[in-house]
Amino acid sequence: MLNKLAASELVLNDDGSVYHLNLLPEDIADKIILVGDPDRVAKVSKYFDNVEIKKNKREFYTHTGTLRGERITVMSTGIGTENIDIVMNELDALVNIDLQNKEFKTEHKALELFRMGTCGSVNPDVQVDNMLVTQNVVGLDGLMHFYQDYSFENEFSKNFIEKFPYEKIKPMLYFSDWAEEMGEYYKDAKYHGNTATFPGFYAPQGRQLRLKALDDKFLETLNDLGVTNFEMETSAIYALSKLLGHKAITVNNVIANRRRGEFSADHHASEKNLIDWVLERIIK
Ligand code: R1P
Ligand code: URA
Repeated sequence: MLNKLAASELVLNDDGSVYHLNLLPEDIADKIILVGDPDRVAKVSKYFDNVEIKKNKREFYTHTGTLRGERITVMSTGIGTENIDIVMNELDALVNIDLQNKEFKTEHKALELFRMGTCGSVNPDVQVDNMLVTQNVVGLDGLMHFYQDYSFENEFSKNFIEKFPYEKIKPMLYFSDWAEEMGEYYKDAKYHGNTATFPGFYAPQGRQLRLKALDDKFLETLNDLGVTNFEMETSAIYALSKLLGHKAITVNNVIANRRRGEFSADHHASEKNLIDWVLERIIK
């Protein structure tokens, strides 16, 4: 039958749950907080009124419950855009594909996705321990080269593409279509900026332990092109949300100012502050 997916395309576990996330459709809320670190899931769900679902597989931990009476899910993605590929496709399958029949549903459901993460800053003036909301994102990771592209152009993206000097890296630029709608939650964030998503933590982020990075001036160059901060997931979250029809917004707590060599003096307190800050705003 048209649209019926083969068993090898949409892989399910014995109980009918999606393969990596290990979840059934009823296990998730329409509002989902995505965190990188699996340990951060319980640090978030401890504020819930109750937790009805706790499931995990590999680095994907999920707690669903209610907060101030509203149903909400918090899920860990682990590190990197390759994990986001799994998270976004399997979350979408949970709401937009009939898992038993393996057919696309006729009615589309849009999830609200809130990445709550940490990041480094390439702008020397951005102070650590503050919240930075992503408006535009530059994917330097490569995941989206494997999907149909969507074109997106604004002043930032035009300037970035024109002046980006590293020929062997092909940047992909995205922005949140939902910046206005979802940005309402985060109007009072200290910073709104342009984020770069990297495919690694060391040389891709300009760190040199025993190995040399591409260029000593990489972060400075990005800043000159209008980038404010960097982390490892948002390009894939924004791009796949756009293609799959979900609403997404990222707020990251800045824990490192790389241009000044500063790191948060107490990143545990800073993480708690991030959780309080987000929960206060996304559920009234
Ligand atoms: C690197 O230490 C990790 O921290 C950031 C990066 O994006 C990467 O996943 O995000 P989280 O704080 O969500 O883990
Ligand atoms: N997240 C990153 O990916 N890099 C940093 O330096 C800090 C947080």
